[in-house]
Amino acid sequence: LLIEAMLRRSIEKNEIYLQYQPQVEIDTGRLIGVEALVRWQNPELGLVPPARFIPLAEDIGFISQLGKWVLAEACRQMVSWQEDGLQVPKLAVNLSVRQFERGSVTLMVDQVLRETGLEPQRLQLEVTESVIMNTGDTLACINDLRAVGVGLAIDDFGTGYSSLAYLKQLPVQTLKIDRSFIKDISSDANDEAITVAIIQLGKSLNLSVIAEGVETAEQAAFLLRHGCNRAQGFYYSQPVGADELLAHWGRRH
Ligand code: G
Ligand code: G
Ligand code: NA
Repeated sequence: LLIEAMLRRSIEKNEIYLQYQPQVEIDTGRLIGVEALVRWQNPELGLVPPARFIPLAEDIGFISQLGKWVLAEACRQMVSWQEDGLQVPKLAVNLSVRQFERGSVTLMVDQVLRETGLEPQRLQLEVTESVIMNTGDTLACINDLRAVGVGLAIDDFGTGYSSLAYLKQLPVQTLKIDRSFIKDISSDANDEAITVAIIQLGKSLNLSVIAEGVETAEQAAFLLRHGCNRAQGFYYSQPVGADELLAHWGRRH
């Protein structure tokens, strides 16, 4: 069977599931949110990385269906954690640029929120700079999404082509510093300068800034020292299943 055909049947065969990576306030260690990350476990192919199957899903026109499943599952999980006594302040979900091309992303998001009962303010959609810099429909879509009440974050910030003038006019609330800059923050002067510049930019534009790929206490301390108090990365937690997240964060907070 072709991998394309396997992917198309992956949802109905229960091969798709989510993991969640905590987002943490650096100075207190408090849980401020989770990012939902999709996984595909196939009996023949094993665990297929999203970097492989997301582009494939985009190419075969499966991304809208997959994206809707991911969003609905993650929103249901947020409500379920709440019932189990764990209040997760924010849910971040990735949106592919192709989900915008297919039109009614706003209707889809609105429908999922209504069906699951998650408050729009608790949802933050992550889009890459390529989505942001697409003109026309995409910008209209982003404005519609804001009207629904969900937040927007720019993912992998610093790796794309966002014009600063454009950024200022966009209804986004959060910049996520790409993990490639965080990786060598204590040894590479350029990465250090870029990270500090992004934090400053966030401050100037009144945007919240979160660092991705934080793996060491040293990196966390650097961020805090330079005014960024939000982080996500292996230093805090790998992406984990919903039950593990509850077990680990449910008691403490
Ligand atoms: O979890 P991992 O590092 O393997 O993710 C690799 C890439 O796949 C990341 O850049 C991530 O943004 C993307 N990704 C993970 N989950 C989703 C999803 O639900 N939708 C989309 N569009 N991309 C995702
Ligand atoms: O680009 P995006 O944020 O969607 O990527 C999320 C992916 O990054 C996840 O698949 C996760 O496994 C990976 N990731 C998360 N934290 C770290 C980290 O601290 N170091 C590295 N190398 N990868 C990470
Ligand atoms: Na992301």
